[in-house]
Amino acid sequence: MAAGAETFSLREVLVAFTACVSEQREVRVDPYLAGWKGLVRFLNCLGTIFSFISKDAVTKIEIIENYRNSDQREKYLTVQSMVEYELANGLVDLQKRSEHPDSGCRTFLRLHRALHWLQMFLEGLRTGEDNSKTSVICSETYNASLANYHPWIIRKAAGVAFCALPTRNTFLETMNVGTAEEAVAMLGEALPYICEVYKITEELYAQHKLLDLP
Ligand code: 1Q0
Repeated sequence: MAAGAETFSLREVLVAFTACVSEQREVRVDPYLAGWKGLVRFLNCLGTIFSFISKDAVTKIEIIENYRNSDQREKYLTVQSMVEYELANGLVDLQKRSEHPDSGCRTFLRLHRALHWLQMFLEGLRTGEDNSKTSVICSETYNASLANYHPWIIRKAAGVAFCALPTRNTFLETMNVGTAEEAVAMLGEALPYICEVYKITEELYAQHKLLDLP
């Protein structure tokens, strides 16, 4: 495990995702990005072989952060307000990436798809046997989700990187919430929140026919 692992705590990621859903069942953008930033920090601790993944995640996080720091920041407070604003103003490329290659909607969709993988991966970790291989859990859940959106070359590179993952128990201990059992318990608490964020976003994107944005 590379140096710096101690700076990550699953608790922070958990807190961020629990803060995402508002009373009106809207998904708040800032804690969503904070959750991803925590995950990227964790990924960076796992070694440079994962940097092509974390770089892409960081690029996407920054695109949305830039909208949150722009004059239109209020429009990007929640995923609902972002979708409404970008669609009403013709700011989303619906057929082909052209005039608005980095719309908030298409960028967020990439993170949203990755959240689906995360949800399945964490569930696999939580319910896995003590001696199960993280690399197997990771590749199975990746193949069942995100891989469907990636070209061959990325799937191949991801498959190679997954082989570098530590065993399940080392992985759980890296989460810095105590023993492997305690980490499993915390995953059990965190997952319903992550699932809820995923579900609300999925419904919103389906309703506006945005699930295939180029
Ligand atoms: C623990 C191992 C981590 C494995 C991560 C699995 C995801 C593999 C994704 C491979 C992405 C490759 C880079 C480029 C992809 C882009 O082509 C693609 C599409 O974007 P675009 O602009 O070309 O249309 N981008 C994506 O699909 C976004 C991918 C973001 C992946 C973010 C993954 C961050 C991972 C965090 C570590 C999670 C650790 C979980 C345990 C922590 C406990 C809470």
